[in-house]
Amino acid sequence: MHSSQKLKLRKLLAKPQQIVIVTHWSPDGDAMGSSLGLYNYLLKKKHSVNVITPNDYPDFLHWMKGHKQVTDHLRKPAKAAALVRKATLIFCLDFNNLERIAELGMLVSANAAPKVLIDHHPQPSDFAQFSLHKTTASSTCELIFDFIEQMGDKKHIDKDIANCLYAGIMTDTGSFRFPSTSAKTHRIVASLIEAGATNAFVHQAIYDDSTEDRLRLLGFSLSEKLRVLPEFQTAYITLSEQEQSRFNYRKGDTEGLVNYCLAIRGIRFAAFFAERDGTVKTSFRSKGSFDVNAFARANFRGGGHRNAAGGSSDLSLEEAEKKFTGLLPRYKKELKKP
Ligand SMILES: [Mn+2]
Repeated sequence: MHSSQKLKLRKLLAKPQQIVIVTHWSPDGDAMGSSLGLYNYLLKKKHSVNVITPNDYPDFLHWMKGHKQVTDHLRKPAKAAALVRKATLIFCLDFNNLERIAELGMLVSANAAPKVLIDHHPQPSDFAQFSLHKTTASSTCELIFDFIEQMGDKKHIDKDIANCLYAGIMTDTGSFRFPSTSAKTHRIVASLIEAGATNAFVHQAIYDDSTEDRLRLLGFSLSEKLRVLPEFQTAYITLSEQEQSRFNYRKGDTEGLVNYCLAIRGIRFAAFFAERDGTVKTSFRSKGSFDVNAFARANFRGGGHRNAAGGSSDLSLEEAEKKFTGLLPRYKKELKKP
């Protein structure tokens, strides 16, 4: 953040504000970790704070402090609208285009209150007066740590805030293994552990909390549904609504499934297609230079980062799969690059 912006924001935050924090559709560990980490910090600073999500998020994030106070716009549209309307300051975390959060985004832009964007996704749209945006940051949680430090409040990071931020960094870096994990990431994590973050607890709460059904769905997906196309260094999985309901699918059950495709030797491009509520949800991952953000933007109404992106399609599951495999020859050259 520019120092003039920083000063202005500090001044603004010196007086109690009615703050609303919003994050992206289908919030993940980074979205909720950054939102609730910031929420707990701003509460300490004596502001009135509300976190609003466009829809709900998986159970394995419910341990975060403040979870019970979160308002789900889809479930409580009137309450969410009233909160946004009276906000005097709005934080937008882990996304950078209000169109991505549909109706909630319209409510946010209808309020003239200053907006603060904190995000690490490429190609931000220009709607915020204050912006802490860095595509080289591993996660938005890393930037929330920077933000609190820039406000001169590192001392306010307690165990609850530290655990929220740790969770977002851990999930967005694939447990510290993606190339986005920098020396700075590890320095921040060290500070979080010093501030009380319990790394083993966070890991278990997020990764070792599966139902038997979820693990069996994973087993079924890998043994029955995995398709490998060595000529394109590509592997993918498709799951129909029926296949998912066989394993009593619950939100979050297929999270991370796409990464297994990328664990195969020689595979550089991984995709996952799931039928959900009448559309097909897609996830893309890559190793190296292949840009899945560009791929998702061009072909599946989505986007994200170079090595991790998502999108959706109104085609049937079979048609979406056909479209995907049909596109691969066009990308053959790019897929060959290291
Ligand atoms: Mn993120």
